[in-house]
Amino acid sequence: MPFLQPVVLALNLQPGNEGSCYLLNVEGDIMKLRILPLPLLAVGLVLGCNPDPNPPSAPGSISTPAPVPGNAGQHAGNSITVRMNTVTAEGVGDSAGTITVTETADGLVFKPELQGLQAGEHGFHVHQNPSCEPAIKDGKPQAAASAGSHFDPADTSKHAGPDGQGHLGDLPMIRVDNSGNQQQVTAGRMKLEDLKNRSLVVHQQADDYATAPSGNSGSPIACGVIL
Ligand SMILES: [Cu+2]
Ligand SMILES: [Zn+2]
Repeated sequence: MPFLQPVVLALNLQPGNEGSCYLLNVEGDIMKLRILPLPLLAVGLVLGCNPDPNPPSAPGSISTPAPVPGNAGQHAGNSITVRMNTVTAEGVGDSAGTITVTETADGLVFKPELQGLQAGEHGFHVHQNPSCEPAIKDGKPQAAASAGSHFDPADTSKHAGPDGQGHLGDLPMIRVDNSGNQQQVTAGRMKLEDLKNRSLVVHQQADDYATAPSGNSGSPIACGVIL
């Protein structure tokens, strides 16, 4: 777990003390990215960022909690908790809950504990960029479009669902029952380190695991950044 160790260390040292960074993307938009807990700056993972001890609300930042006592049976340090926020074309909104990701022998297990989702199935993907901000796409601002396309390290350019040979970031859909409860899903092809510097995106509708680019799953409704 090469990237996880410093994150855990950082959180233990100074939870919530985070810096900001302004990056210029290819279209010239300034994106403010929630970057890293301050101590991570010292490990040299980020350059050129100004620590900001009093940042505004915390859209989509990651938290890496100490192992929960009740989970002591699981391997400590193989799990991260991603804070999710609602997203619209106007920007990043309120907290939408968390998704805890655990690396197991079967792949990554995603345990969503999200609020405000309609019952039914929701497309769920790892997107390329660590940002949940809106961006102009097809001439108008769209929710979480700064997250970019689905994580596709093998350059397949194919949306094929979790068991296909397309985007590695094509995760199983999140299913929400009538009480709002959600099942955990397993991505057999992924490791925790694949998530570094990416975002998790939950979409409005079901994913058909076939149609480019996002399986007809509609707009992003929740998003979280993993650093
Ligand atoms: Cu997506
Ligand atoms: Zn895809």
